[in-house]
Amino acid sequence: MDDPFAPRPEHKFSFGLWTVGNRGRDPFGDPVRPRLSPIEIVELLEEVGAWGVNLHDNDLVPIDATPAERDRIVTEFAQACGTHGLKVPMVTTNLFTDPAFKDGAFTANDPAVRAFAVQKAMGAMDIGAELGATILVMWGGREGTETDGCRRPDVAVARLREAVNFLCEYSLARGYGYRFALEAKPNEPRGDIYMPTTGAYLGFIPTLDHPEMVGVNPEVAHVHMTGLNMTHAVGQAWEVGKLFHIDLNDQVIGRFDQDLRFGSANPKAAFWLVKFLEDVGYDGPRHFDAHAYRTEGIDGVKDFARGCMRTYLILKDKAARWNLDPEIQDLVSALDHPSHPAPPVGRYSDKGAAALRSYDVDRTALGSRELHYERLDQLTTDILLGVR
Ligand code: GLT
Ligand code: MN
Ligand code: MN
Repeated sequence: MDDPFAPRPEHKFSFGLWTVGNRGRDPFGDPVRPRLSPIEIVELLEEVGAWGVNLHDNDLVPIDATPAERDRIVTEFAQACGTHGLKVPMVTTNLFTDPAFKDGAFTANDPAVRAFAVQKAMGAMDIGAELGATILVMWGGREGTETDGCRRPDVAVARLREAVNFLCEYSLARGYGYRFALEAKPNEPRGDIYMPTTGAYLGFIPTLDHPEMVGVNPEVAHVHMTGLNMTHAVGQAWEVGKLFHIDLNDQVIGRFDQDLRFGSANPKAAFWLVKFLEDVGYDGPRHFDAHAYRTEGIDGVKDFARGCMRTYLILKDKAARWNLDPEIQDLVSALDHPSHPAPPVGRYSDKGAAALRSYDVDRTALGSRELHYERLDQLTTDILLGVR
């Protein structure tokens, strides 16, 4: 029998070269896994059933490659993706590994660092365009501070705007057709990062020259690090048409940056997220920005990658079950019914305002209405734990 939780191309599951290629290095320990070449990673991703592969410029092309080496590497990689049936939906720029970026890239004080950062981002966009990518993720891991004596935060924001505006124009000038997806994180590797939340980026985007080209790339772990709700962040982005990409993984609050297998730490939060994405019909890539435990070898990396996709599909199945469950639907449909007749709020009109002013509110009735969320949540738990 066919595995109902087997990944298929229409699920649009993607992994970064840096995710399955992660060698298990951490601040206290050396790598535990061999280096896989980008083409070996493509082979591994085909084997586990992924649809797409994403990359930073330097995951593929070493930072010191000559132009001729760069061309050869990109051409060979494009061929390998074709042979193994993998798309390259997204590219991004590594603006955090090289010591040149130790005090920021686009927001650095040194104009030479800012110029290097924009040059490098243009190079990443060139690579992506050759590989067919149309999404450019921008994660400003170094765009932050340990001491705020270094620069004013408003100056940093203005510099970030200048860079994003420049790169949007570059995409237009070259006809690349990129959509930019800005990825927030509260801290790590910097003590504090300037754009800590998806909401911060949603406030920044309307100040750009081409806001229509720019959206967000929320990441589960980055939201959970601060104890916030990923589904709420994603919901706000979706509601304004800005969910251009998503990074799926997991993270326990209060821990170091864990990048765990999707759904492995908080399956209930993952359930609400998957349910939201499926309910609204998000049709972008489902990118897993995570890596295998440090205990694992290559077999474990495959287990990790398969696990991310399998958990997503199990939760998708649970979400469909939740949507069809008669008892749940009875509880949910009761929620939108007014407890007694009331005028609609709607768009402002003098008539509507008058109706609301004269509305005779029964506060006691409103406050004593029972909502049955205990029952609703337990039914959800029953579904998640497999007894319903
Ligand atoms: C890095 C980071 C991720 C970002 C990647 C894109 S790099 O792994 O932790 O969250 O999405 O630059
Ligand atoms: Mn990420
Ligand atoms: Mn991350």
